[in-house]
Formats: sequence, structure tokens, C-alpha cells
Amino acid sequence: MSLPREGTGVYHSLRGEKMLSEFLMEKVGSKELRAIGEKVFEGKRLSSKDAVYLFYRSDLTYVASLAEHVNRKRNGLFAYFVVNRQINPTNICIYQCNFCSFGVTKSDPKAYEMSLQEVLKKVEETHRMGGKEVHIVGGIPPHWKYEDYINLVREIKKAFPHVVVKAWTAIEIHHMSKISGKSYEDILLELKSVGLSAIPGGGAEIFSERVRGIIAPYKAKAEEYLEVHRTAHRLGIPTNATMLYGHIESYEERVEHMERLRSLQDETGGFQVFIPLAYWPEGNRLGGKRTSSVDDLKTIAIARLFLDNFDHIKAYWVTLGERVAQIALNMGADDVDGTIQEEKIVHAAGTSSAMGHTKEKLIKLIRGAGKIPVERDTFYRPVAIYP
Ligand code: V47
Repeated sequence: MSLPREGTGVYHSLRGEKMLSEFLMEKVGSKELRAIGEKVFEGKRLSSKDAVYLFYRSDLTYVASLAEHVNRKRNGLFAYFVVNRQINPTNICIYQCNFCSFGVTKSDPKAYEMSLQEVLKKVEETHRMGGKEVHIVGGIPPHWKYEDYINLVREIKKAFPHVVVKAWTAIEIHHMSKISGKSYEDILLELKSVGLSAIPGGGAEIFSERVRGIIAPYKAKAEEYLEVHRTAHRLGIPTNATMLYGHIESYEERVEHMERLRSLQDETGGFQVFIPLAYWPEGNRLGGKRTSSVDDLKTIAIARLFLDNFDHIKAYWVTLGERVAQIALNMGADDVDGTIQEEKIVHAAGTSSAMGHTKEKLIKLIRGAGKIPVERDTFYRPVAIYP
């Protein structure tokens, strides 16, 4: 199935790019903001300095209007969702990152580990309800062997060949390399041979060495995360990219993070989507405050403007909340992730969003944003359109 190219949208009353650009330019007093707006309309790449300037100086409506203009040119009026399920086979984790409220030690009373039968039962439920994807990530237990990660994917694909397995973040793959002595390439080839189709974006957090040293001192470094993704792209495995923001990082560090993703994307073209993850502060050692909705929306909009080589920007309803995710679909985002069914990582940190949603609810959410819902598969191929 293919989609019609251009959509019309909230700006159709302004009819066309020239009028929109004139409207926006008139609204803006600052010389610097006008110059950034002009770059956007001329299709020129924003510099890191531009993006930092937008974080500090732009109001939400300006940056959001620019971002939505860019999104409309790329995705028309379409906004995507997937019928999927998250499965977190265990919360036992050796890394104990300070921002994480999900991972616990093996002796913690909250520790759990699913059996293979339990995981397969969850995949079966997803399959029965027409699910296209299982997204599998978890803690990193001290007792898991390299083969455990491989076997889980193999067994799922053996039982459900039509379900797409998007599994193991770069952090897990780096860990698998440490315990097995194998290269990223050998591990990814083996995972691919047993049925892994894509890699989720988790574990990126913030690449800045300063911040990573405080919030996640023991897990894979930024270079290692990026090298796993680079290798996956070379082997034809598409991946996603995330950024955990709103804790102790500066705007400059957010932009540096996106800059490193943008330059890897220039090199490989293998990222499918960028997912800004708003930090939730309950139940972990880092603590702090929740992000504001304005910060969430500005971050999505600036990501849309800065990451000119990414096709999709995800408004992840679990971290944003359903209502802010809906607004984000008018401010640069074109995807809301999926039905999910059972989210544990951000719920452990206090998010008030639902555990999961029906397909009908996501269709309603997207329609409420004035967009046309497109059910997609893991690779953003349309499965059904709901005009
Ligand atoms: O890597 C952990 C984040 C991520 C907190 O690839 C937290 O399509 C907020 O990566 N507050 C896991 N966030 C989730 C993830 C993801 C989700 C949806 C889709 C995709 C995709 C990827 O959750 C972790 C971490 O960055 N996280 N703790 C917290 N307190």
C-alpha cells in the first residue's frame, strides 16, 4: 500500500508556502529567529547553534509552526501507529542507572523474571489481536548467558513467524559482546539469522560524558551505543534512536545528542525514527521534577527541525501523556508508537498514562489531532489507512 504524497492541513486557510512563510516572518521580532525561520523555508540545514538558540529564545508557537510545516512537507496529514506489545522479560539489572525506576537487583522483592512460556503467551495474545510487532527489552541480569538473548528471539519466531521481533537495545548488544567476546557484527548477524528484524532506540539516554557519568555511569558509553547502531545499519537492520531529556542535561547537551545522531544518519541512513523521552522522576535515585508540557512540545518541534535526515519523529504517549502526544502531532511529530499493552519502565517512574491502548483509541487520538491515522508495521509500511 502506498500513501498519497501531500496533505493539506491546519494551515490550508493560508494556502501555500509563501503565505505561511510571510505570516510567520511577520510574527517574529528577533533577527536571529527570523534568520532561522528563513533557513527552514529555504530547506537549509539548521546548525547546532540555531537549535540551542531555539531552545533558549523561541516561544512554543513559532518553533511549533515551523516544525509542523516541515512535518507536513514530509508526511502530509498522515500520522502513524502500530498494533504492538512491549515485553520486558525481566527487571533484574546489573547497571542500576540512577534515572531508572524499573531495574532492581536480583535479591530485591520486586525482582521478576518471565519464563519462556510466559513470554510466548504474551506474544500469542498480541498475535491473536492482529499485532504486528513485539518490542522486547529488559534489565541485564547477571546470570543471563549470551545464548539466552539469542534463544528468546529464536523461540518467538519459531512459534510466531509472522510477528516482527524488535528486540534488545544497543546496551544489551554491547553487554552480549562483553560476556561472549563476540563482535557486534557477529552478534547482530546471529540475531538476524534467528529472526530479529529491528533494534529499538532505548539506552541512548544523553550522550554527553558529563551527564552519562552521573545518571548512568556503568552502562555502554555513547560511542558504543552509536557503534552498535552503525553496525546494525551496515547489516541492513533498521534501528530507532531515543533521547532521555529533562533531568540534569543542558539544552546544549540535548543538541549535541541530536547532532551525533544526525551525523550517524548522514553516514548510514539506517535510523527510522527519533523518539524524545521525557524524564519521569519517581522511585529512582536521581529524583528531580517532571518536564513541563511546553518543554516536551518544544523538544519535539526542535527535533523535527534539526533532524532533517530523519523521516519520523515519535510522540511517545507513555512519557508525554495522551493529550500532549495529541498536540505534538500538530507540532512536528507524525507517530505515536502503538497499543503497547503493558509498559513497565516509565510506569515504574510515575507516568500517569495508561498501560496500553486499543487500536480504536489510538485512531481516535490521531483523528482528534486533525490527522489521518495510518496503521503501520515496524518499518513504517502502511498496513491500513483510516480516513
Ligand atoms: O532507555 C528509563 C527510558 C527507555 C525512565 O525504539 C525513562 O521504538 C522516562 O527506549 N523516565 C526505554 N524514561 C523505552 C524506549 C522506547 C520506548 C518506545 C519505543 C521505542 C522504540 C523505544 O526508557 C530507556 C530510558 O531512556 N527511561 N527510565 C524514566 N525515569
